[in-house]
Amino acid sequence: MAKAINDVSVPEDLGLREKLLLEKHADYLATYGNTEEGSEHAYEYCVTEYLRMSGVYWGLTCMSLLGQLDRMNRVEVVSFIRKCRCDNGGYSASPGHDSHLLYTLSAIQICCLYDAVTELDVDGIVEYVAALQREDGSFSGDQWGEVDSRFSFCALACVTLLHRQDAIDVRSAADFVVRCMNFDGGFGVVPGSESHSGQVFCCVGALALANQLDSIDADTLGWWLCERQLPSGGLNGRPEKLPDVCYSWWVLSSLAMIKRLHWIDKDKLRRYILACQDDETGGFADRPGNIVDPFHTLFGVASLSLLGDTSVEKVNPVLCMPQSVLDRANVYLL
Ligand code: BD6
Ligand code: ZN
Repeated sequence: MAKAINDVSVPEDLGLREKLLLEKHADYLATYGNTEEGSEHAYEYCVTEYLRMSGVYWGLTCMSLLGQLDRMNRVEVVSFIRKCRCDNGGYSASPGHDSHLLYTLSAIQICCLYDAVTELDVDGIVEYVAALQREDGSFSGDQWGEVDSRFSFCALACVTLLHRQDAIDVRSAADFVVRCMNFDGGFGVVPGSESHSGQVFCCVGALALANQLDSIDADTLGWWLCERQLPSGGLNGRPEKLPDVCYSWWVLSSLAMIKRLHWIDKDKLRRYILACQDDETGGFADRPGNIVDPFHTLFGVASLSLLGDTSVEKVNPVLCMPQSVLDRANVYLL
């Protein structure tokens, strides 16, 4: 089929990329954190300091899905998390930075992966999260006050993983998220803003955590999500945009949560995702032939898991964590 203007082409013959290059990806992630001067990823590592805590979550979650978490340094990671704890109870991306809900969630997710929740001051975190909820049920991401439906997801995910949903107003949190819903079935950053797949993931995930999925018009949303698939098989974030491996995750996980995963052409999507592997360095890029990074590597692998690839661990579509980790932590969703 001819490719659309905003699409890429996936070669008929993928060569080595025909299969998941599991060992290569694990090697790529295992060496990513080696930051001695002059090492392979030193520069990239430097410029991503502002989101380090999430970066650690992406790398460790992916290693866990690949069955190789034991290759990472648990002691070093736990000590890093301790250094990112702020006086207000939240966590920052790197030592000395300001706390934010995004990094607080990543810190909790990492501790769950390592069965190290006892490292956390649960009461301090819960108080921090609760204080960020506003009158209308929405959440600010930090003390500066920016509101975004992403932060509603983060807040609900934090208190759910810590078994402390009682500490926030779950009902009004869900009501705010429902107000972010649009006529096309999708969700935006705040009420009235355009639908975007990343925001759909956050809002559907928030409603899943609040046990309010029945507020969603699943057929209308399912239709909008399936329209994200392009002739290449890849998925985009909104109409007229290029496909991107990470959008496989935002779209697929949302479809899984509303029980419409079978509406997508899975074989074609799987081929698109596999084409985004780098068969020399390991790792996944957003599009075939682009530079790989840990973010797209996690969401590529996690998407393959949702598509039923049994060579990787089963991933939970709401929290993007191994299902086995949530079972161990007694967190029951969907
Ligand atoms: C997230 C957000 C809230 C709750 C849970 C979440 N899980 C994942 C996210 C998205 C968030 C994140 O992972 N937080 O831990 N995204 C990012 O951190 C990325 C990082 C990044 C920067 C530059 C290049 C690649 C990755 N981020 C800040 C982004 O803006 C990325 C950028 C990007 C990736 N591919 C093309 N551009 N975009 C992105 O995450 O979009 C998806 C999205 C958008 C809004 C809400 C949720 C998800
Ligand atoms: Zn992307």
